[in-house]
Amino acid sequence: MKKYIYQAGLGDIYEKVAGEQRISFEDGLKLYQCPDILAVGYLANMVRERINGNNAYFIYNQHINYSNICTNLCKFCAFGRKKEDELAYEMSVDEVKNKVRQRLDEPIVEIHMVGGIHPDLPFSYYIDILRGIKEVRPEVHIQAFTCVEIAHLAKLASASVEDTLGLLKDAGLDSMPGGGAEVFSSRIRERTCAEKLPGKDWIEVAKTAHQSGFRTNATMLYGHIETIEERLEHLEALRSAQDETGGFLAFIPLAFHSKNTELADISSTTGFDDLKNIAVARLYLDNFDHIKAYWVMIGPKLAQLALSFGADDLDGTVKEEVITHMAGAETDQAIGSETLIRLIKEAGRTPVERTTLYEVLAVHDN
Ligand code: V47
Repeated sequence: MKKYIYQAGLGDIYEKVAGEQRISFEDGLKLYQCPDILAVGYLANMVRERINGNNAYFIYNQHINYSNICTNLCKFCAFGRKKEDELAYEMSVDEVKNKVRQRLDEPIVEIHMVGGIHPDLPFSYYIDILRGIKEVRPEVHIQAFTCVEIAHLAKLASASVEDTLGLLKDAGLDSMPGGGAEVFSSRIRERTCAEKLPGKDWIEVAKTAHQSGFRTNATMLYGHIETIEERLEHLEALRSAQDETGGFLAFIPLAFHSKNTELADISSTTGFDDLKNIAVARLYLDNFDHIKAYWVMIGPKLAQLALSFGADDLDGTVKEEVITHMAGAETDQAIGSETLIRLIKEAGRTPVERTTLYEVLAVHDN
């Protein structure tokens, strides 16, 4: 295999990966430009197996999107709506509690909850939905509010990000998901999401969360108008923030879905690009323990293959995804844990059911 990697022109990167050395920005460009996906994937798999062995993780989780009303109205998003839009909605505290109640008979260990940047919900609403969820399901882990939402909530609370996070923690917040990162480049933000929290501020909120004891995730929305240099700048910013805090749990590349968005003329990502992003992320983010192949966005079949191209996690049961489906995702809105287990087993990996913080709940290796 070493000879094959050299023939693909990746010999110098092979030596770095085998020697557990960090790869450079130029190496990242070379990997993105390399047409040999098997060679890139082999390198990513070396790192994947060094960090996670043969384990492939998944979680029994439930998504709740409390409201799609949003003042940012990003061009790549089909979920966010103006308040007066006929598809706009906002859940009352009781409706959020009911969503949780409806699934009390399922072994859900994580509630993943995000929404838009709402123009007039008060800070107390966010406290009440966290408290409400914990009332109905006290033991559940709440992973909620992106860095973008946290910055908005700090304004609502007229408090620092640190103090706001303290209030949210007291109300039941346990960790934060990785959304809202998009691509940090100001060129991309100006063209696609000018109203959104700037990339450097997203990183600052994440670092503050880590310093306040929260673990958080990170994402990158790829496959629209970004260049590979901009993707690598994004990965570089995450890698250096992780060097400082060590607070990121997982990185999730998000494949752009264009239907019903202002960028509807952009074609879907290809399987090649999806695998490439997972593999390059695995190689570049040497200080991240986990890379997720999010089956909702790239489909369960490709997510399964990604387990040999750098990914070690399929995310979870999801129950039920809305954001990507409004943008035309053709996957189901939820998946059974038995299907996740089958996908992982057939990929030759060991299915490990986990908590949000990657504590092992069950190893399905029989
Ligand atoms: O923040 C918006 C992105 C994110 C589109 O942290 C789109 O474990 C594709 O962040 N096409 C929400 N993506 C999803 C997300 C997430 C999902 C699963 C796990 C975790 C985690 C995080 O989806 C948004 C935005 O970045 N997004 N519109 C679209 N049209």
